[in-house]
Amino acid sequence: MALNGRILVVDDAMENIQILHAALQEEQEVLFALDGARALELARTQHPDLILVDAMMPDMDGYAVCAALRAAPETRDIPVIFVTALKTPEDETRALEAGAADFITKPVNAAVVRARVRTQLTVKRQADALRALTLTDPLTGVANRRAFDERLEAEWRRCARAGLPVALILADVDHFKAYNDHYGHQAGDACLVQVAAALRRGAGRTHDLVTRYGGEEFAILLPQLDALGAEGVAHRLLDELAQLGLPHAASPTAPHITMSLGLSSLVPRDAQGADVLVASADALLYQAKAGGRNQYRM
Ligand code: GH3
Ligand code: MG
Ligand code: MG
Ligand code: MG
Repeated sequence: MALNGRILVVDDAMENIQILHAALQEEQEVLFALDGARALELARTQHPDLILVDAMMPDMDGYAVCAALRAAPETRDIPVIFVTALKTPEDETRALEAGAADFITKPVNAAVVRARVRTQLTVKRQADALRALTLTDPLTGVANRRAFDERLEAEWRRCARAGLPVALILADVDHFKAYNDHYGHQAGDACLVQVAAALRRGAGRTHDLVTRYGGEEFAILLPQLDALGAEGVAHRLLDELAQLGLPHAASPTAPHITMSLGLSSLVPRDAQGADVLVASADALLYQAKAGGRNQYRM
């Protein structure tokens, strides 16, 4: 069965690219690069599922391309197959040690290339699915704490370089223990699913990340947003929640589900770690609770 993916073919000889293109084009989308620098650029911007790379190229050879792909977090997980006229066990060993997933010798057989490509795409797909599982909260379907920690570190570093702010909203359901006691734990679970969906609707930019931080607490990461922008998002989150109108007869705050929010926006400085942002939002969340709940503090 055809397994469609996006394949980047890298070779300094156009005729080799044409041979691989002819072998793959029916099953795969094929991109190509004639040198290593262009290959790295396409790998970063086009997110191919698999890269076929020639070993011997001027300037940057296949081994160097492979090493550069492995060194960058955005391209680290893209499998690489060497396609080369080099044939010795030493050449093959060196390619595998550089991080290659497979090794095909030229002249290539089209059917063999297709079969090996399919194998790598299957493995990649399974790895992607497993990784997605490790980053997703099974109850609500939003990103989990692990995903939050990874993204926070990455955005913090990115914004430190660019001199831009990172905003964070910590949002905690008010009197949720009373909700469970009153409606039962299963209803509590269903409530969290709806709360998560409402938060997702409220934080709508593509690079905003809604995560389940733990229990009935959510962390909403808003890269490149200042305090005013984050305040706008906080309003939208509270609006979405109010529109849900989930009854909470046992809440001393209101007859429906409410949340308290702490929001902070900081431009990363010097050697400061991202934990200052979490600590700041957490302290403000505490103030929102102490101030009567169903509100945000910044
Ligand atoms: P506060 O307004 O101060 O936040 O009060 P609270 O009752 O929400 O806070 P508390 O920390 O005392 O209780 C949190 C409750 O959330 C207790 C816990 O059983 C419940 N909870 C945490 N995770 C889940 C979950 O996955 N499902 C359900 N149903 N309940 C959960
Ligand atoms: Mg070559
Ligand atoms: Mg709570
Ligand atoms: Mg809590």
